[in-house]
Amino acid sequence: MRKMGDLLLRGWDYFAQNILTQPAFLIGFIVLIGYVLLKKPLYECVAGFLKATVGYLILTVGSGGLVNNFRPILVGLKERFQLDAMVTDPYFGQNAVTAGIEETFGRTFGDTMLLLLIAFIFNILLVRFKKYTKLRAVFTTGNVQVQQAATAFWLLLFCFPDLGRIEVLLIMGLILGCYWAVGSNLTVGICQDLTEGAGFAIAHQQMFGVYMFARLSERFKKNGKNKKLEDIELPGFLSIFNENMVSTSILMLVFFGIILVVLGQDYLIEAGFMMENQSFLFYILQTSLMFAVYLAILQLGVRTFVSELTESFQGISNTILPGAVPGIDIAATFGFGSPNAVTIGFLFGALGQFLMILLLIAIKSPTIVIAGFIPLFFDNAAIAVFANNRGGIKAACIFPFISGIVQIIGSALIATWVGLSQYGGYLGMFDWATVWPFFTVLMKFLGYVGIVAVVLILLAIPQIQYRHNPEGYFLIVDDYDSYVKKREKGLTGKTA
Ligand code: ASC
Repeated sequence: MRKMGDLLLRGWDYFAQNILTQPAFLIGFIVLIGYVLLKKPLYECVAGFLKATVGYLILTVGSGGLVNNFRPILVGLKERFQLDAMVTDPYFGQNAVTAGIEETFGRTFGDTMLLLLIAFIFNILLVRFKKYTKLRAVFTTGNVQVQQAATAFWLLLFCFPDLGRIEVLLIMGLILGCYWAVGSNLTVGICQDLTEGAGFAIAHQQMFGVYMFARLSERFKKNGKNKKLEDIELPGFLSIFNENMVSTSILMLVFFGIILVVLGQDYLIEAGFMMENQSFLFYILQTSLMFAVYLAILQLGVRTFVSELTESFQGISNTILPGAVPGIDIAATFGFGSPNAVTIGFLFGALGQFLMILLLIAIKSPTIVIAGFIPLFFDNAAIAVFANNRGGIKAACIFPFISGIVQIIGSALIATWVGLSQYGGYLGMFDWATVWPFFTVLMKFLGYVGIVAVVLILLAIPQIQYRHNPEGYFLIVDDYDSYVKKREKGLTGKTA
């Protein structure tokens, strides 16, 4: 009996380590299972698995390339000016938790994989019982779940320092599981609209933010003028901006050019970014142009795996999980809508973040923030993609800017309050600068009632969504084309 238990546990651990936290393989296997359920020949199932996994790995090369190239440049500002600052970045946030958890709470958290298992099963059950829960999305981005689990562990201990191991696991499983299912579900409708029915939702760290800004963007439509980025045709020499790769290159050359000049050649050589005999000019040129390179790679990855996922998931949504969609990495949305929105969102987000950071410095805030690349880019680029899609250019500029401000002030406040800032990092993504601080306040001041309140608030959200559009809510997943026809005839609500 015991042996059996051990074996199961080992099997679970193997699954969690190698598949659940490795979205490329998880998505690959989901595609494989989908095709098997569709009764495709074995060779097509294997081909689908390979294409989906390779596609996702390509996306990872693109997003990882962006992160690895540009994060050190931004963090360099901290070193160059010897700022005692906290970096907003999911990996820095995770490291900060690891560094401080023992000293602050006398704890370590070794149960991440178990937590992910509980949450995954919980998520699948919530979707399986969608008749009651109204939840349609399964969160598959395990790599960000690990980061979130670390930060949530800290926030929970901050509110309830005496919780035992099992209680922590159960409460976190419940709250995080609900956040993942509800957040991802929230984005189903806007993703279907953006991708014209590709059949996926977002499973990342800014789901509430993206949804909120996407809905707010619709207000920009009412003024009659709702020009999208892809509608602009710039005249004369400006027409070079019509080409996405050119516009990205020029804008990034200006943006990173300024930062690199501020860092200075001496620092860049000393810190090992540049070689001593290298031309500064060409170093700037190459570094900045790599942005467009990695973006192109990322988009190729999206194109490679999304079509496989769309087709194969029907095998799953017709049988074991009726009406479900997979929630996937935010970067997948960068393959849709206007490619220029990604660049615009990043730049306006940076403007908001930098302004807020200057303000923190000016008011001599006890916590100074260094803008991490991941929240800056992935949150704000996505917000712009959706804002442009639903509200046009103005929305695509204004909302990432506001988001940038909120990311910094929200992160500074929560990280200072809970004591994470002194360990050098905070997760920093939009939901973790807004929604999670709100949950933390509820739990800190209401105690266990706060936990119940958080769960009830989360579970109420899909119910409200459903009630706003009962005709279209499930149809938008089951049959997007019929949904669009019905919506055009005014037979459904506006958003599902
Ligand atoms: C994150 C994180 C990453 C990126 C990636 C975007 O939050 O930890 O590595 O965003 O998921 O594609």
